[in-house]
Amino acid sequence: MADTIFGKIVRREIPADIVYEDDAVLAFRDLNPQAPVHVLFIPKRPIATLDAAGPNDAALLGQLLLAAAAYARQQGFAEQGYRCVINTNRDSGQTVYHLHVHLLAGRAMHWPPG
Ligand code: D5M
Repeated sequence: MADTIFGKIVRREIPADIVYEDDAVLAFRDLNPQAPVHVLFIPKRPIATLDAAGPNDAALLGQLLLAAAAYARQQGFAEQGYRCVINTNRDSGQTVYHLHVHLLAGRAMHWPPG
């Protein structure tokens, strides 16, 4: 897949406000936050979209979601609640084609999302 700005963040070629890292996952604050807490969880090994993921990515996707959940719990957002979003392809509004989980917290969310 094509390199993206998130690949540059993984390789530390551009700065980011990194809040969590493990062997396979990196998490950093969104530049354009949509909630008081807005963190992006990305796999270090790039996958362009959720649609492009396959069976070989199952463990990585699980690790990604569990990392977001653990961060939310550890930061104290879990009881109040939070939202995880994976925008996928054009109509969802996906702009960066390196799969990422948006973790949004710190305010009441609306449903349905816009
Ligand atoms: O979300 C892509 C998100 O990525 C969007 O909320 C802005 C954010 N973004 C873009 N560039 C950066 C950098 N350099 N640091 C932090 N956050 C960034 P999507 O689901 O693709 O619309």
